[in-house]
Amino acid sequence: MNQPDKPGFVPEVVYRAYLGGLLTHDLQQCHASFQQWLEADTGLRSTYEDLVRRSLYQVGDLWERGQISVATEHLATANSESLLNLTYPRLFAQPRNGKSAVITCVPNEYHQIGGKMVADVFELHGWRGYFLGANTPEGEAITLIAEKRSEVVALSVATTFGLAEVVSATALIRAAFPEVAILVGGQAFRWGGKERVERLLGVRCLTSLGELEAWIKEHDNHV
Ligand code: B12
Repeated sequence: MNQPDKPGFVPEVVYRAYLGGLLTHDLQQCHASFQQWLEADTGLRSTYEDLVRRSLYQVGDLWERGQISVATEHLATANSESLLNLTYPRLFAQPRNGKSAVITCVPNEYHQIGGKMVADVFELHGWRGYFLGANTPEGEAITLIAEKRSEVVALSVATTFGLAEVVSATALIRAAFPEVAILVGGQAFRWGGKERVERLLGVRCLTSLGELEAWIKEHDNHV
């Protein structure tokens, strides 16, 4: 994370307050901490990964150990997802560059926050990021790529059982669009699988927003 200059901004303290808000169903507290993080100007990537992703991974660990209820986990997710939209004034501050990406979760993949973050990173860099959300049939993504003439399609997968869907979705997309760049990513790759998908024609596996930003910059410089 970039070291923020804001006097009084201590990332660990703000993170703890945000996580506390998630676990006690206190959206007002979460909102205040999220705003504090935004105002510290650490950048979108830091807000999304050091605050939101980190806290949701923690929520997931607590849920897995049976230390919080499913209701708390669902509330934490819904609250986090709605707060992401506070970044919109910054995302849309610059003009669009005429390029677009279609971002989607594979069939049966219900984890959609990572994909939403990916779409927002494209928007931050001046692209249109068309985000189709959870559990989207590949045919719908293919129709949209054709309609928008998108240069890129990004697939998000969080569950290990979703990796097989990634393989079949990329095959269908590649058959329909020989030239489109295909990116895949998501926490499913925390447990392996990167080599398996990168063996597919023209597929890049990126697992963080930092890697995505580097890819976008490289792509923008070459076109
Ligand atoms: C919220 C949540 C849910 C919600 C999701 C709702 C929603 N609106 O998204 C619901 C309740 C639906 C759910 C369901 C399930 N879940 Co769940 N869930 C979570 C939880 C707590 C948070 C997910 C999240 O948003 N994380 C934060 C985001 C920001 O992180 P991220 O997805 O990794 O994305 C980042 C990167 O990976 C990257 N990225 C993501 N996609 C892409 C794509 C590209 C191209 C790029 C470049 C980058 C990129 O960008 C993001 C920023 O860094 C996680 C815990 C965890 N560790 O995340 C478990 C977790 C993912 N779930 C898990 C499980 C097991 C399930 C269920 C099977 C539970 C069940 N028995 O029903 C079901 C599966 C449903 C399905 N078919 O998909 C496991 C997965 C384990 C595994 N090995 O597969 C986890 C890890 C919990 C755990 N600790 O065990 N879940």
